Amino acid sequence: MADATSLNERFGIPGAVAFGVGSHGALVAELASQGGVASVACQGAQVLTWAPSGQPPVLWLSPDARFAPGKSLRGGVPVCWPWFGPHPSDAAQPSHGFARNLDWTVVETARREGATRLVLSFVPGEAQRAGWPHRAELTLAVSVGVRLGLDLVTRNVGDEPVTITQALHTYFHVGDIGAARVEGLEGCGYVDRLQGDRLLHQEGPVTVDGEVDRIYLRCPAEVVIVDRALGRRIRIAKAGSASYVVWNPWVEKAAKLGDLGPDGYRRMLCVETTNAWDDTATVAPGETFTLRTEYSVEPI
Ligand code: TA6
Repeated sequence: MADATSLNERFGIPGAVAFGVGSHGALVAELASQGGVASVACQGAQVLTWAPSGQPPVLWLSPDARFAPGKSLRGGVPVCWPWFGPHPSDAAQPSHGFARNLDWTVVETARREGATRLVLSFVPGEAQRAGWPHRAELTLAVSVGVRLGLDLVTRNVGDEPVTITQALHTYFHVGDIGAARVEGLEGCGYVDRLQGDRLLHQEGPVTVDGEVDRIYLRCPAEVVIVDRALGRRIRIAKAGSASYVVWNPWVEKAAKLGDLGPDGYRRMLCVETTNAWDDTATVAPGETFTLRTEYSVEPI
């Protein structure tokens, strides 16, 4: 992977883009614009932080997050690709695919319409293709301003169709999980991962008072996290996806994971823009598929 000095020479933009090593030890791009600031780790193209001007952070990053090669940090927006969840047939493969654990390459930085843009690319190597025998390449375009925009683009460079599942596995920061709810999923069917993948239906807004791990299917493009503790709504829009995952580990699972920090589960809620379960994405040879999501914040 390139180092901060060479990246700053090639891609630095004064006042907008600077590369360095963050407090957690990861090589990151610090992005700034009139509307907000963000940081993105080069390993995994993982957005770690985003805060619109004048707002508390909108993404949650564990206080215990420590960089280690080959392991994504707990929080921000891990990129789950080319599969979501456990590998469909090989338990030896990493959960949520390999893209989030490996080095990506910076390919573009720019200032564009009041936002700051960073594009990274990832090409699976021999080791990855041994367990996933396809030829596809990935780019993530990050647009930072008063909104955060993410475009995850899969390009099939092989001569066979490729079917993937994937996620922008976003950890949102909430003031307290007990004062937060998700609106927009009312009436949607969901697969409950904690009840043997039973198909259930959402009644009313999604609230959390225990571990929640659900794949919502055929749901509207836009949902909102209402955070009464911070007095704000986080609006989540998307394209290229018909499913959302909502996850909070609660006490026992958080203790088992061991890297959320004390009571971290009370200040995070994952609402993930996904192609998951039967909402898969098939990319024809030479074609691309874009999973897009955009976040914005408004007062309650
Ligand atoms: O998206 C929810 C989920 O699949 C949960 O089941 C839990 O495993 C979570 O992702 C975190 O996974 P990770 O591999 O990042 O610890």
